[in-house]
Amino acid sequence: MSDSFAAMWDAVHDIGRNPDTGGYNRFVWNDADQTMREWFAGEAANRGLDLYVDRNGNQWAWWGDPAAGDALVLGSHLDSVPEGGAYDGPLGVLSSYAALDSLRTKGFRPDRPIAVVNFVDEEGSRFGISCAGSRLLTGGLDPERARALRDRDGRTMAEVLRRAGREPGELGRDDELLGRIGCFVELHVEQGHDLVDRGHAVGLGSEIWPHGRFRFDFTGEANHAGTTRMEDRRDPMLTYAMTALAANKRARLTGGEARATFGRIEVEPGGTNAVPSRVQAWLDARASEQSMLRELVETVTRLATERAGRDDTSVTMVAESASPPVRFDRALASRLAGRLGGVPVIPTAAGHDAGVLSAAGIPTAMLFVRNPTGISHSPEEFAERDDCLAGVAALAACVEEFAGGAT
Ligand code: HGY
Ligand code: MN
Ligand code: MN
Repeated sequence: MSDSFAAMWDAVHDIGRNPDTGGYNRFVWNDADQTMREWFAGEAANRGLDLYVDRNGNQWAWWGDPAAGDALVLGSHLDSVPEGGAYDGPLGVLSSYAALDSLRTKGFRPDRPIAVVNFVDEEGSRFGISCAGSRLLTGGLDPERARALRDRDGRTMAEVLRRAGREPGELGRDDELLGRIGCFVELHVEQGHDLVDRGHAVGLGSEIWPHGRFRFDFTGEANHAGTTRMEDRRDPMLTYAMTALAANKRARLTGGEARATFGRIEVEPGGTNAVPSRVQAWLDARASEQSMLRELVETVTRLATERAGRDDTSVTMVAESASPPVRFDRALASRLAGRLGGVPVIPTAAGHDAGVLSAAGIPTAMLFVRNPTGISHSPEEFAERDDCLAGVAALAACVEEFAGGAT
């Protein structure tokens, strides 16, 4: 098991990695993402698993006949955020293959079909919508809307899909495939400190906080940075700056029950010596309760609008994506807890394909692997090799529990 994990880790280590920073830039359908997909297909072939690419581009490596139904599905995603870490996503996919390897070495024969899945475009780094592959699969993202989404170079998803040799008209909910999934288990690096604090290598997920992405468009008037008196300006950057401060303050006032982040802005025309005409800024907001999230976003939008009035600018807000709260399947979690014995059960404020499948009614569980830095979406994200192998062992135990064949 440790050999197969190590070999896979080495094989993907340099794919899409920025050698200057150590960060990964694997965005849906870019060269690095395509190379990761080729790697996934090669690993399926090496194991004699049947590769199936669904209409939304998600890759499935099947052990057994999918038509038999009630499949146990393991996996995660292979794309990254800009300058992301090595573990968010790939750890779940590699660990799934490694878990099957360890069981096959023991002669394990499953009594139901098993698949390892690579969900396409989980981070939404290119087109802005997270978990696009699983949302399209489950009908949570309208295919027409998806096809029209644009990347930062102005290319639509439809154009990008065609260039990648895919047929954009095929996007959409796939009832046949969904009907074959009995349950889904996603292993993921932890994106916080809980397991470090509790002294455990592996934990079980209980729930995902509701969260969403909200685009604010601030508009003002471009003008000269030297000759325009301060009182004559209509500067949308000021309105944005106050909005970012207000969002941070409002989230902090919840006492740890909410998060608000502006991690991406675009400024036009973007000259050092010009007052900008327009600022686009994306708010990522999350909270432990749906009502708290709603109130947070409403308050930030109201404060932004009031400030725009004072700055003589204007602002509009569009909700680009919304993910409801998710509580993972209790029966699945309690069977897994029994099997794994004494593992902590922890909530997360991060989004996952497991959340999308769960919201679509598929029994779903998550396993988390300790991250000593507690940092994620950054090259600092980490997991010790022994903890990764403990995660693989937990996944293998999960396959034994749910796909119960004889050894
Ligand atoms: O953004 C998220 O929560 C996740 O890591 N995709
Ligand atoms: Mn992520
Ligand atoms: Mn992830």
